[in-house]
Amino acid sequence: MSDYPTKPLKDFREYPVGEMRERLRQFYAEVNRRRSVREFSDRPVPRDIIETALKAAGTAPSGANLQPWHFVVVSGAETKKKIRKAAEDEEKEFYEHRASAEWLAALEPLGTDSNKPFLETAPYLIAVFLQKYGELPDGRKVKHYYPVESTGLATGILITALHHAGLATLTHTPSPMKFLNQILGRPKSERPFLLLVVGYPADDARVPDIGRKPLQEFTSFVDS
Ligand code: IYR
Repeated sequence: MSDYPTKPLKDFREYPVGEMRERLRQFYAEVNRRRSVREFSDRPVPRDIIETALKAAGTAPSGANLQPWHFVVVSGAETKKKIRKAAEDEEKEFYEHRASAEWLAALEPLGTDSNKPFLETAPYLIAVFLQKYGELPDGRKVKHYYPVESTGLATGILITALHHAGLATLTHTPSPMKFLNQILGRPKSERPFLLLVVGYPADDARVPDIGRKPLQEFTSFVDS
C-alpha cells in the first residue's frame, strides 16, 4: 500500500433492492426524456445553474484523477457571433465537399445543414476542451492519461446535469474546430472536444422522430 492519506468512505449510500429499483426506474424515465435540441429560445438562464452543472461534470472519474478538461462558458453576443461564423464556414465545407455520401445519408434523418442559428440564439455555448497534457506554473508538462475518455465522461455528466435541471442541450461538433482555441484563447495543450449549446428549447421546437436501440441490441450478458 502507498503512504498517501486515505479517509473512510462515509458518503456511500446503500438502498434496499426495492428502493434501488424504484430510484433507477425514475432515473431512467428522466434521462430517457432527453433529446438533442436544435431550436433554442433566447430566454436567459442564471449563471449559477451553469456553474453547479459544471461542478457536477467535474466529479467525473478521470485517468490518475488528473481531471484533464477545461470548460469555457460563452454568453457574450460578440464571441457567440464569431463562433457561429467560424463553425458555419467549416460546416459549409463539410456539407458541400468533405462529407461522404454515406455520412450525409446517415445525417439525413436529423435534418441538419450548415446553418447554425442556435449558436447565437442560445444563452450559453460551453466549449469543452481536453487537455492533452497539464502545464505546471513553472512551465513543466504533466502527462495526462485517458484524456479523451475522461473528458467524455465529464461531458456526459454535464449533459445529464443540465437535463436534470430542465435545460436543453445540443452536442455540436463542427469539424475541424481548432478555431475554438483561437477565438477563446486556449493553449495548444488543449484540444476542442465539443461545443455544448445550452438553453431552453424554442416554444415550437421540433425534434427528429428517431428512437433508441432496445437493451438486447446493445448489451450482452455472460453468466458462465
Ligand atoms: N457537424 C455537422 C454534421 C453532423 C455530424 C454528426 I456525426 C451529427 O450527429 C450531426 C451533425 C453539423 O453539426 O451539422
